[in-house]
Amino acid sequence: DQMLIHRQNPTNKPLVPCPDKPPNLVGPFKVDYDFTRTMDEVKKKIDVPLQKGGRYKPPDCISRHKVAVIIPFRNRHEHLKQWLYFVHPILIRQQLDYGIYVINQYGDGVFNRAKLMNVGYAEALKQYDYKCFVFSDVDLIPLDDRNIYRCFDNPRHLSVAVDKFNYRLPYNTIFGGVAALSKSQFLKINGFPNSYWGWGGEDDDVYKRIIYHGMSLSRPDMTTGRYKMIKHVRDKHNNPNPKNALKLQQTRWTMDKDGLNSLKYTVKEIVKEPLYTFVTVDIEAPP
Ligand code: UD2
Ligand code: MN
Repeated sequence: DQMLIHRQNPTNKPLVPCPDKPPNLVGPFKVDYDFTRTMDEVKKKIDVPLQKGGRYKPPDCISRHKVAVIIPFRNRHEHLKQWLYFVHPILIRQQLDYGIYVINQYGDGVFNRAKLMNVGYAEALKQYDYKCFVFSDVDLIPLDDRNIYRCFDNPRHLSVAVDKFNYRLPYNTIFGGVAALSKSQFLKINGFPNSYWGWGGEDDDVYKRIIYHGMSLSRPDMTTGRYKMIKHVRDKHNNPNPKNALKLQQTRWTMDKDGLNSLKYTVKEIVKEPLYTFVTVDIEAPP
């Protein structure tokens, strides 16, 4: 809020928009996980004050980008800690006006990544006038801070060069991992599908929604778009679902009725942690 900007602005000069290109970016860097790190150590690494719920805006200029970062989540606290440790400092250097929303699926039912993304969009907007939404897996750490977590003229696929895929696109139309859509781009495609339960297909459905609505993909180059994925096994209650492949044949006919306009969920709890907002949500998952 304005008060806070004022208090954090030591020179009291009137605030001007931040430069187009953030001046403090470092380019590529090394990422080493350390699973002995405690949350307190993570907090110490982030040496500028955040507002609770993991909110930040630059103190000395007006950010050009109001970004909500949405992370679909269940039972990946170790990964979340690494993500916060590495990504907060990057977002700060990128001079974004941002908030982190971890959308935690309630219960043991089948996981639904895309529906959690829709919930994140809706719940983040209840808190602030975000204009841009970055949807990110909890296990993907960018390796270059020139890969800006903001929106572009077309929906943007950010995780183009993941180590797990040998730093290449496994196929050209992939939209999984990390993606950024402006509010208007997201509304145009009616959000993500709610009906993809279990692993797979939901990201390809979103790709089709984008193309069918006359947009194309924006992407960083293969150097800037490098990522490290934290190694993991497939989670429980998130098995590949063969039904999803069939669904994917129907996107053109289902996309305008399956999405934001059919989204139903019940928020169980919202906790504003120091480094993120934790939203626990019942999405009516099948057992
Ligand atoms: C790929 C895609 C991912 C998604 C998925 C299929 C890339 C780089 N990644 O990732 O975006 O399309 O396939 O659904 O293309 N999660 C939890 N708890 C769970 C299960 C999932 O937190 O129990 C979240 C978490 O944020 C995780 C994400 O869902 O990173 C995707 O699940 P995954 O990491 O198991 O899928 P993966 O690595 O095959
Ligand atoms: Mn993963």
